[in-house]
Amino acid sequence: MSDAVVLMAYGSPERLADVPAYYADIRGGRPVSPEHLADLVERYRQLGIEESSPLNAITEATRAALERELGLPIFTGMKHWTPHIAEAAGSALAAGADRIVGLVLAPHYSALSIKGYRDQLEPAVDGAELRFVESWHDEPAFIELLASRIRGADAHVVFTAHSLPARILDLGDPYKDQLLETCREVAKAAGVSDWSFSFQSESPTGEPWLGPDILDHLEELHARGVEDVLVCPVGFVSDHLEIRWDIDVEAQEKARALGMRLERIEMPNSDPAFVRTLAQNVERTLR
Ligand code: FEC
Repeated sequence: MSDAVVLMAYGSPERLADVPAYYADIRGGRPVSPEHLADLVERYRQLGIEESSPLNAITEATRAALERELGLPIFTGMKHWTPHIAEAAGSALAAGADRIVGLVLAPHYSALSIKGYRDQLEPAVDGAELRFVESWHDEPAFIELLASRIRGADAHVVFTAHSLPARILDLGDPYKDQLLETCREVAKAAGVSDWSFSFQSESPTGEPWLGPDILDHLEELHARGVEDVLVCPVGFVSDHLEIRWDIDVEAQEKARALGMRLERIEMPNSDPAFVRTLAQNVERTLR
């Protein structure tokens, strides 16, 4: 068989002028209010995407490193930006692949997240065999990588992940259980007992989302007398808007206002140890 990997990520606009089209893609046809759009453009402006778009650059660095590690062709496909997932599949087929591994740079399965990647990839593989990795939230090397980032911390560790509409719980979605499993495993491997979990990055869609949100959670921790917090975002693997804005700006401001100290772990990004984790995952999937 001739193998290739389609490595998938959320995608990020490269220029401020891209933001309306990007937001429209995320909304999937549902309207975007002018205030929410203006707010998003402002966040991307402050993130400085016109100089460098962190998510896209990190995804390319990860792709190139994984290709070197595996000696297989790897193609990047973005869920909400270019190159789209279907284009990546097309490139894999054009390169002669008849077996494709689909791997998302997000560890936890939800019908409202990973399934969307699969729904874009599946129809585009056109007769080639697809081996899609649904989740890798308990991958031992990933657990150890995160454990090494929090081991020995004196601060209270707050694990975080992207929130999702609360209706996923009624659908029996495994997202929250998988997140808590990752947290427990990482804390155990690091020998950390002082930890908690909260969601982050809720979107203004007009329906209830899973909580607690980190901003409310910081207030609860403050009320319990916690002064130092180390944020470990287990639901993400790279620096991007949800890390550099929601944690580094918003949560940081909240902590400062409460008189708390907040730090966060360095994200896996294209760290060689993380790339080896991804490589092991692909090798196992092909076995
Ligand atoms: O740096 C960047 O440019 C992109 C950062 C980014 C990542 C990311 C990851 C996840 N999202 C997930 C779920 C949702 C749901 C909605 C939603 C909305 C947004 C908006 C932006 C955005 N997300 Fe995102 N997400 C990132 C960025 N996300 C921007 C729209 C404006 C806003 O809310 O601020 C709501 C959709 C709707 O309107 O119906 C749901 C999940 C993840 C983690 C898994 C993954 O990476 O795929 C889950 C990175």
